Amino acid sequence: MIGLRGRGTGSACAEDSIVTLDIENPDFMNLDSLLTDDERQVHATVARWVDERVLPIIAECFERERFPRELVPEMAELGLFGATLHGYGCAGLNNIAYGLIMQELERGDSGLRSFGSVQNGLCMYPIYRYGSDEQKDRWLPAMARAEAIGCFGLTEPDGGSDPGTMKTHARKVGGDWVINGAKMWITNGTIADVAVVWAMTEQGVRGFLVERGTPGYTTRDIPHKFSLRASVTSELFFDDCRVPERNRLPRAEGLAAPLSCLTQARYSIVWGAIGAAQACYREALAFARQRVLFGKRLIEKQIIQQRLANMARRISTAQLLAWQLGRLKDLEKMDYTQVCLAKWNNVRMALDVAREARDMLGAGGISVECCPIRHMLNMESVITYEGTETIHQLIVGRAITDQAAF
Ligand code: TGC
Ligand code: FAD
Repeated sequence: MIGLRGRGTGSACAEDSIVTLDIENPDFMNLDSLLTDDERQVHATVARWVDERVLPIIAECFERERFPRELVPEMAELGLFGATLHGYGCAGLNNIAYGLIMQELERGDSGLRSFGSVQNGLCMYPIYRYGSDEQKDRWLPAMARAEAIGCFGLTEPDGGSDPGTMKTHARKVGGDWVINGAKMWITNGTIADVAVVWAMTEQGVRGFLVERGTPGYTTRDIPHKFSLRASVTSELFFDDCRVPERNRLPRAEGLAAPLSCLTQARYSIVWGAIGAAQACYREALAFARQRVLFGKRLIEKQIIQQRLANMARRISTAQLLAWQLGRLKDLEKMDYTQVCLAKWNNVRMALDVAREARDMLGAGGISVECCPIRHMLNMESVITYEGTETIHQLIVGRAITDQAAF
């Protein structure tokens, strides 16, 4: 934190006022001042947990392609699962607090935020919104305690951007559904106790809860990723997999149901991307403060200052976008195209900031011991999943022109 003496002449900026700029995180526009005490407390608690429990191990997890599953019970203990839901042992937080949780998780690593996004937005949310009372009672308390882990199967091997043409199908046979097909690139697939699976039926798209161990349902990890290495990514296979009618989500009808879940997960990415960018900015700033070249510290060089200033500018605008989105979501006035615009902006920002920070660290920046290259590689997934950058541009373009150009 630095104190700057106000230099403005208007009444809003008195001559002697001291404005405190948080340049370390950065929080240049003092988003913190807009938070309630409760939101600030949630933020601080999760930030501390990430500092103490995630940062010491995450580089090694990334290097060894290992998801730190041992942290999941601690995340449950902190109330991070079903965080915005009411009842069922969930925390009932507002969407700003939830966003700040996601920001801090992704400051640790996109793998942890991914786990949080999937458990919250892609599994607990559809059960809460579209499930029967029996399904909610069975799964939500267990998922809040992380005694049950979920995954979300929408993307297929033949292409994820156009899920309306999915090939996985479910056929009604007596009182059961028989599912055939495959899903690909599924976060948590092999470690999930229950998969929320979307399949085409004669009536259109429907959602099913498929439990681990159901005959005809198998999973396999996708190895050798250069991105999201501290996250489990899997394939799901359905070969005459039979589930009872009571496993169908009764209120999910049509493609709008899975797409509404994507809006929840995209919202969490809007915030998460900020955390990844903040981590990269901090490391670049710390390095520039101590590196001496041509007889001066890097922070004394104009070009380095311009690059740091540009990072701070882009992080600040992303924060304000996320905060306004959270407010709209709490007021139930958020449109999904606003989330698309923000996901596009904030992930692009984080990818560019991570790449810039990686470069400013010189050769050392290619080591896993420096966080920017890990975040940069992760952002290559984050800019692809939950709708590619192109898809979000086309969604916003459609809203502007009323012409679908997919
Ligand atoms: P379209 O006609 O646009 O929509 C069909 C119906 O759905 C409604 N809708 C949405 N509702 C809520 N949220 C959204 N984001 C929605 N998008 C559309 C829409 O209003 C309509 O409703 P209704 O009542 O009129 O029927 O459908 P389309 O087939 O033209 O699709 C267009 C497109 C391209 C936008 C859509 O297919 C799309 O979003 N594609 C991208 C797919 C995607 O993002 N997949 C992500 C898979 S999950 C994942 O990546 C998890 S990563 C997890 C992690 O680790 O963090
Ligand atoms: P494609 O849809 O084949 O797209 C290929 C290229 O074509 C992209 O550049 C795209 O932008 C471009 N493109 C597409 N349409 C157009 C167009 N109309 N005009 C111009 N260009 C276009 N999915 C899940 O369901 N659940 C998960 O848990 C999940 N987790 C994931 C985890 C990771 C680590 C990754 C990498 C992916 C995950 N996904 C998940 C899948 C993800 O949602 C898809 O990868 C994404 O939707 C894109 O689909 P695709 O990879 O098949 O690319």
